Amino acid sequence: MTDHVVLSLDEARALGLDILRAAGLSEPHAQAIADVVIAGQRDECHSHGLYRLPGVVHSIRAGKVDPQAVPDVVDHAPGVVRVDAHFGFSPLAFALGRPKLVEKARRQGIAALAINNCFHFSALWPEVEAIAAEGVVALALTPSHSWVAPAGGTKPVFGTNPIAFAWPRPDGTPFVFDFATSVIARGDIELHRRAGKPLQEGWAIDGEGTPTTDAEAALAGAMLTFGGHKGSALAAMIELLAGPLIGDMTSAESMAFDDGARAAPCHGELILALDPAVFLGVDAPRHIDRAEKMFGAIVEQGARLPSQRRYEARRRSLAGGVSIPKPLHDELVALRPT
Ligand code: NDP
Ligand code: PYC
Repeated sequence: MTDHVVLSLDEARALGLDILRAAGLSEPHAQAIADVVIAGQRDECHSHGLYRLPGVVHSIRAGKVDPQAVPDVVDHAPGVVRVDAHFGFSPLAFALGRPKLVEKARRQGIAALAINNCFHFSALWPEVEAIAAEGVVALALTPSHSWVAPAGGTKPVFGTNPIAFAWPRPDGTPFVFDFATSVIARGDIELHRRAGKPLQEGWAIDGEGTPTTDAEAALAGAMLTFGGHKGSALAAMIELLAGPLIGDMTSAESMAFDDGARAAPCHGELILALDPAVFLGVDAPRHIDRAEKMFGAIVEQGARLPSQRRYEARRRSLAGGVSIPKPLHDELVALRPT
């Protein structure tokens, strides 16, 4: 088994910030990226934690990302706020657009945030969870690079296209789910490759369209959608809503734009916000209580809610720090300026 290195959350953040600043990112970008990467590691979402930092650095060194880009927030329509990320990374664009999104949702019940021209490498749950923390329901969608074959096909068309949802709860943490519409995130396939572990059957096919459990062959071939034609349709919906609808690239176009640089995908993101207080008015407590009964019906039979594992991991990491494989730690230390 690979040796691991344990870091406190402060140590992990300091390491991350040193790497991000040395890569040439402006301080606001470095802080916004550190926020999502440290949150990912803290919640033991290993595919979107500290492991993402070498990819961030590579994307800058490849000359694709503007590390100093200043996102523009534009009040586009009564229900729409747009952020042009100007080919910087997405976390800062989201952080700058979120207040206006929530303000609009509070005013009229529903609002959308369209982020354009951003390089996207992060998990979506930190975004929807932050909106839910303000008492607002959230749904976030984004494409990636075309790595995923449609159900019944063998050639990549879709990205791994995550969908994340958050529902604020009166007591405690919100109900949050966040998953790729591929069977598994590409980051997890990369982690299997790094660890020399076989994939599970049903995750991917090789370049000839034959099922494979070999991570290298899968990365060169195509990933598969979860739930067959159902995941495939959801992946197509995400391409449409977070691509052409907001005037941005599909996963295939993002891949062509990358032109072999192997940088983070570059495209848009769509985030919807719905304020229950506007939909429900004085009846809100009664209906929120009905939602609580549904959550109760899930957990009372021993099933778990999505994000329960993450919240438990969060508690552990806040108390005892995070543990990362030593080869990853060595790679990160090598990126830190001496
Ligand atoms: P997982 O399959 O690991 O988890 C998906 C969701 O299901 C999580 O909310 C998880 O909660 C929940 N879940 C898992 N098992 C159960 C269970 N037994 N009962 C109830 N709920 C469960 O996620 P993916 O591999 O699909 O995606 C991982 C991450 O990758 C996501 O955060 C996503 O945003 C990110 N990603 C980002 C992309 C991008 O373009 N930016 C592209 C693709 C993915 P819990 O966390 O508590 O286990
Ligand atoms: O893990 O599939 C993934 C992914 C793509 C972009 C960011 N994460």
